[in-house]
Amino acid sequence: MRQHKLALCKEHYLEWIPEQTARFIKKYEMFAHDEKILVAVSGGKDSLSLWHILIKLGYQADGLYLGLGIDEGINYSHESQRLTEEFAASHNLKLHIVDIEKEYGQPIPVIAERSHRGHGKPCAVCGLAKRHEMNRIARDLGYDVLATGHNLDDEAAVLFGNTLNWSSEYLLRQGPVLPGTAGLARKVKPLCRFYEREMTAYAIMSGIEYIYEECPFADGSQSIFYKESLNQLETARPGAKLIFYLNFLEAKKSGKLFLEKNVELANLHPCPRCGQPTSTPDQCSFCRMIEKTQSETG
Ligand code: Q46
Ligand code: ZN
Repeated sequence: MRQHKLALCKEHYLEWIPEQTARFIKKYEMFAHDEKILVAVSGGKDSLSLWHILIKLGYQADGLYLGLGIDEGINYSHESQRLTEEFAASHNLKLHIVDIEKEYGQPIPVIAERSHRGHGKPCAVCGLAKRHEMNRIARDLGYDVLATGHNLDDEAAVLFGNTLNWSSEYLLRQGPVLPGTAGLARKVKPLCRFYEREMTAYAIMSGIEYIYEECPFADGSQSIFYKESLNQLETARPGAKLIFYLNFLEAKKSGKLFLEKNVELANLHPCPRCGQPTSTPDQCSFCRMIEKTQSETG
């Protein structure tokens, strides 16, 4: 690990990752041992490793798998669900499975097509649906916190995109912890300081079976382009990605980066259909989208 000027053997690496995770959980005040955690698991290396680490650290963590119905080509949803179920069963863990098609009558690619959002790619609709469903399940089942497996490469790519566009509202909300509000669980990213290759190494050394393929729609996405650009920078300057992200968090914390405080939260009201807080007039964006696609079919 050139960025840390550190080299570890397998045995010590498998201790180092959970120790560091515990340190980040404490540093960013993510959650306590008596809180109930819901881990969003996709069958990929990051989310399964996160679940593995939290259990190792003695936290009460259950899993949530969202069936998106993306089965073009490589049977992505089917395969990732199978691997997630196998992981849960072999570690004796509780897993909630929510299938979008069963809940809303149509899988993600169909909702995307019918709602005419996202210029032919389902990712915008998929992201909206994932956020909505994760929030809904966490609230309905009484979890205190929702944990996702975003790693440093994910976070740096998002930060890079938000910085290129100077998207101040997104920058204000980005960080390892998004505090909860009435009706919304706190969101945390305990792996946000680990490089993607560190998580791959952890998953492989721990013998976790995960889905290697990316979702077929990830191909050619902007976030992959940003990741590749940052990787070039990282090759030339080891540690650049970590410094980019950590210095952003520092600047944000010191209050030097943004003078305006976020006033958006004050305008939230519960969506009349699902009850989740929203800032859009009347129903939240997800419920509006579902209503529109359902009325088109009927
Ligand atoms: S799952 Fe969904 Fe991603 Fe697939 S459709 Fe796009 S957003 S790429 S992380
Ligand atoms: Zn709603």
